[in-house]
Amino acid sequence: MPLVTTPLPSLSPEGRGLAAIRTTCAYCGVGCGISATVTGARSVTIAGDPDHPANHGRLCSKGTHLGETVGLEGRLLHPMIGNKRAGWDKALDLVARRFRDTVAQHGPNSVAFYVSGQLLTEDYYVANKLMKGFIGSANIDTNSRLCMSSAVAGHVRAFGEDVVPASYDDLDAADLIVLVGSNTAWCHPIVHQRIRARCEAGAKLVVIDPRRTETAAEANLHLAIRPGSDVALMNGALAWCREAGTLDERFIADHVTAPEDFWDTLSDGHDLWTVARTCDVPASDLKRFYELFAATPRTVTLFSQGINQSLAGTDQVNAILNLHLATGRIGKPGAAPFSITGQPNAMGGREVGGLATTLAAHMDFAAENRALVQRFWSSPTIAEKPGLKAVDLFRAVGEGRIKALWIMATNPAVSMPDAGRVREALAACPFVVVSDVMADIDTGAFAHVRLPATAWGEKDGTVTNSERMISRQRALFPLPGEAKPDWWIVSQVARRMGWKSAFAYDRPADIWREHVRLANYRNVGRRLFALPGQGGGGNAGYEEMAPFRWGGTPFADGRFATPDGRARLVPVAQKPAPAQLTRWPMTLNTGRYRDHWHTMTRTGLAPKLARHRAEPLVEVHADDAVRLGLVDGGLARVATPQGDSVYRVSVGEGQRPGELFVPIHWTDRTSSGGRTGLLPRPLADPISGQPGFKATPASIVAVATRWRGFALFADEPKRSPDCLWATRVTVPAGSLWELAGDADPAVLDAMLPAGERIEAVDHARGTRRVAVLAQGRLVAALFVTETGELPARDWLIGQLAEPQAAPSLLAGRAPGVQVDRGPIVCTCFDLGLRTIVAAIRDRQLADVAAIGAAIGAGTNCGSCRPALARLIAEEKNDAA
Ligand SMILES: Nc1nc2c(c(=O)[nH]1)N[C@H]1C(S)=C(S)[C@@H](COP(=O)(O)OP(=O)(O)OC[C@H]3O[C@@H](n4cnc5c(=O)[nH]c(N)nc54)[C@H](O)[C@@H]3O)O[C@H]1N2
Ligand SMILES: Nc1nc2c(c(=O)[nH]1)N[C@H]1C(S)=C(S)[C@@H](COP(=O)(O)OP(=O)(O)OC[C@H]3O[C@@H](n4cnc5c(=O)[nH]c(N)nc54)[C@H](O)[C@@H]3O)O[C@H]1N2
Ligand code: SF4
Ligand SMILES: [Mo]
Repeated sequence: MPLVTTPLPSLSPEGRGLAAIRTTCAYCGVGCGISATVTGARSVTIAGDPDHPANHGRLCSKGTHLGETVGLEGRLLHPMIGNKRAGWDKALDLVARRFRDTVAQHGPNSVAFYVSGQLLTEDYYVANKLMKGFIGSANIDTNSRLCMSSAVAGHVRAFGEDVVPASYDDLDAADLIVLVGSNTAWCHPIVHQRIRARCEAGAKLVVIDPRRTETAAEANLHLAIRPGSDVALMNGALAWCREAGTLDERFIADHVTAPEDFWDTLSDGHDLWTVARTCDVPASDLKRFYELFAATPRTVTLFSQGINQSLAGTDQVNAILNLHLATGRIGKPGAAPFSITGQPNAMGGREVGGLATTLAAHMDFAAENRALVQRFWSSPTIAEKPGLKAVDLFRAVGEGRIKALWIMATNPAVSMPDAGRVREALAACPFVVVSDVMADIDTGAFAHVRLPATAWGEKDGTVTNSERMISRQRALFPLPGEAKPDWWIVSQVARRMGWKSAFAYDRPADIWREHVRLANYRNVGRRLFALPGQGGGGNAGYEEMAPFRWGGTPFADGRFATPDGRARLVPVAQKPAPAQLTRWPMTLNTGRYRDHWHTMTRTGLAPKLARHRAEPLVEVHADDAVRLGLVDGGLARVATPQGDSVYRVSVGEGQRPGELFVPIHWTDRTSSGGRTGLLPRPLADPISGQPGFKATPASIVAVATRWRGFALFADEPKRSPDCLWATRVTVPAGSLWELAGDADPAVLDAMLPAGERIEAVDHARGTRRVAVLAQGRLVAALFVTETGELPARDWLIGQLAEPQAAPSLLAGRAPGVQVDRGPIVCTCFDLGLRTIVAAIRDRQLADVAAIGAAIGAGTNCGSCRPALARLIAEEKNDAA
């Protein structure tokens, strides 16, 4: 067995060098270029790559702090069969044998892969090839199904091919930018900075989101629409443009086809008043938007999960595409509909065909495509028809129809809708393989075999960002332990299943060249996705590959990828508002925090990222809070028919009344509550199969607790604190747990490590403080109170890192001078909300630049600039 791994030509023989290595960020689909300087065995200095066209040197808070996440703690470094360490040979043989036997006994559709937009293109290509061309099933779906499959389906319906017809340059050229269901300030911060810069030069920003996000707070106009009313809004805009005479009749006549009754269906019920009522927004605001839209040819409409993650996601996408097609705002600078992708390589997955509904290289399952791909792969078979989409796939696992499942680079026990049922399905599946970089993830608990994959910093290959730009992600470190690249692991299993020559890859460059050849194979103008001129220069050419965007300016010539070359207007109708359910009167919305990534397997390692939001909050409108007896900072149980979970309550004006917002990031590893995956319904858009994560009927009730508290540990406790609420973040030199409970808090003592205990009790307030010292050093602390105040965490967190505990701790007194900074707003300068508000007040700072000049906040990565702007606005409001 050749254990060949990627050579690292950019590293010196010792495996490191001080020359900067150009790579890409581990996180979002913006795809920022990074210049990484390796400074030690597992340490690296991160800077933005000034020459990368996606970010021109800028990085957001997550990218900036990547260096904090490259240690080996928590990594899976050896193959595991059950709970026993195994050699690669044994593990790979077992996986190959179980898949081969299952296929032999039950047919190719009895096995499945569930993969991820966090794989590199080369990994993705090999997995797709194995399943579709060799096993002969299309049961390979990806977490991108949960992410942008509605955009894919919408593009195919309108353009004939899944092509994103926009680039970041369009943002720089637009006069109006419309963000629909997109919290770019938090989720695509560097794109957001580009949008801000364009707005400072005069462009207008409109945000359409039921929530008042930091993105919305910065807009010229925010339409806080009723969830799920986007089709009405967009159809209304189309009707308005038609009335106003701003349709591009010429473009429509030459390049667009509409069903005969398309325009008739628009004449009914799309007047301003009806739409305003349907969307539940002031008609005057709606009119402002429509006027602005009609008057601005250079418009980019950027959308993401507020549009895609809906039971009507594909229709919502087409409502946006209709509007751009009918106004001719496509294929021109500054004018495009822009589906922005979430994961670093969501787009690469689309290019290789990693969805169960596509075959390969932007081809579907038409007979001629199947023949073409089979010929190209010289494969024994080829999948006949689309495979199971994620929600159906896990249902099939639960029903025993899938008997062997391989999960790579995704955590479905947390991130799938109705995750409780997904766990039951995994528990019942006869054979589950999990390839991951971390040892302890919720999904791994159900695996029969766990395979250690290489992580960011070790991986080597290509990724495609939201604007079709392909970049090299390069290795910085030698492979740790026995970790192997995903492409290698899949190829090894394929070879052991009997397909030696078809999977005889020695390095990612081999796979890249094959991918390029397939993209170009018999592709003279048939598919827009093509990579002409790529793949040359041998391995050195691959090593040196510079970022490039495929596809030029799609549709610039007005030709689309349909048989007649014309785009399609797709009639889409607004669905009626769902009936109000007495038992589930609230609408549950779910999404992301600025400084956390998904199930936190990487961002959870970075202390700097931990404290922007240290706990999973349920955000509630103030009116609902009063009505339901919820208090800010208290706990509440959010329930849906699928399950329930407890969250910390945050009361504000950000939600519409009747709506709740919760984050997706917390898992069994990090919290007893905030388990959002349990709550959404396992229902999906009928066309795309994308789950409707953004609107679940729900209820909320306050949870009373007897005491509140927190604990600090230098070393991870053996088990999680045993109480009603326990949620963990990483802090410098340890971890911090926020706690609350009903039972006697004395049970918490069991988690404290051995050492010298200093204890102080205040019976009047029901307060107890324990510090545990070992050799004079603080190794754990516990603070619990029934009616009193808890001290600020920062001072104690600092104590964990001190070689000698402070005298006040030794004397059993409360910690010294307490400055509670509040949640961290600026991660780069470590500045909390309270510190910043105090500076704004005391020094009368009038704008974001003034804050930067005074205390530095916002002057490095800039991710907190929207928050700073909001704080300034709030202070001005308070003053007025
Ligand atoms: N910090 C951070 N950044 C990330 C990620 C992360 O985990 N953390 N993940 C990445 C990934 S994979 C993805 S997919 C992207 C997601 O990026 P986004 O799509 O920007 O993020 P979300 O928070 O999921 O949802 C966006 C917004 O949709 C709104 N919304 C809900 N319902 C509706 C509706 O009916 N209509 C409209 N118009 N809006 C609605 C929500 O209120 C929310 O503010 O982020 C990527 N970037
Ligand atoms: N309620 C609700 N649920 C959602 C969403 C929502 O908005 N609301 N959003 C959905 C969306 S858009 C997405 S994209 C998903 C994300 O959900 P997931 O994909 O489940 O989330 P991650 O935490 O990113 O999981 C990635 C896993 O891969 C591992 N990993 C990282 N790099 C590699 C690698 O190179 N190789 C291997 N083998 N493993 C690796 C990580 O350790 C981690 O365990 O969540 C979806 N779920
Ligand atoms: S915007 Fe931030 S998270 Fe996204 S790629 Fe750039 S640095 Fe990474
Ligand atoms: Mo995503």
